[in-house]
Amino acid sequence: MSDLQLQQYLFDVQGYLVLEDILSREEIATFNRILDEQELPAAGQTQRFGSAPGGSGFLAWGSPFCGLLDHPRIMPILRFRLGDCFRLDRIYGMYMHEGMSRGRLHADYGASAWTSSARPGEYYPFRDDQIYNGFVVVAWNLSDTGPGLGGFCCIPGSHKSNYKLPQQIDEAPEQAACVVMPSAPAGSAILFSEALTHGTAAWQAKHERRSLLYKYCVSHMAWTSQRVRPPANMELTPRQQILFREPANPYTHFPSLFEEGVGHVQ
Ligand SMILES: O=C(O)CCC(=O)C(=O)O
Ligand SMILES: [Fe+2]
Repeated sequence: MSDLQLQQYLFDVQGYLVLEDILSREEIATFNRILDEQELPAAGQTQRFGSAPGGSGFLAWGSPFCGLLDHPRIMPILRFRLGDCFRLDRIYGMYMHEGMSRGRLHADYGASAWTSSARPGEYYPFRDDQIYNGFVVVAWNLSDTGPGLGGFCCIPGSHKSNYKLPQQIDEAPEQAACVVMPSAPAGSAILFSEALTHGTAAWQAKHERRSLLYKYCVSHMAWTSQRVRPPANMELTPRQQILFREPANPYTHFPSLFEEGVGHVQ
């Protein structure tokens, strides 16, 4: 079984995947230096920085942020869930300091989503030996997260659940054995389906949490009426430019990201 098949299997079973050592120490240091230069207000009430839509967010802060848009280690895995044609729906950074409290467990679609009574539209559960539905997050860790530290937490497998999240887990996720906080050292990428029940665990570490979140959905869907704008000051590859296109149906009005000529072909 190839690594890619293993990753596909684990992503399908768990609803998330942690890929370690994707960013080098030097790359992590570069991102952190650029973030330091932004002189962001101290992490506090808000855990977010550099959000978009509403402009280009942190993508305008330097070409390394644009390089993550279609990172070659991530694209084949995104393709499992999103197919050949997908778009960038939103981005934001998360920062947290010691003592910041947890967020609520949630899912953006599926049984536990607050929109669960909405008509599902054109997306599909697993069928014909493929995963079809799709709104997927890639969270790039610039500092360690995991057990004893805080950060991303989730209920593995909950993206396939047919029942809503039980109240006692919602109210006290830290006491529920089914809620896990995957270990994800700096330089890792955490990929997860927005159908997974997930959240932010309280931050207990001395160091600051710094994660960059890139959220992608299938080309014919949008989760907000606004669009992330391509940063005016950066040169983007043809493949990166596709990620900023308006929602449209795949292949006919929205090109494949994996054609020869649009960028790094897997
Ligand atoms: O990484 C985290 O703290 C969770 C972020 C989250 O809830 C999301 O991206 O939808
Ligand atoms: Fe979320």
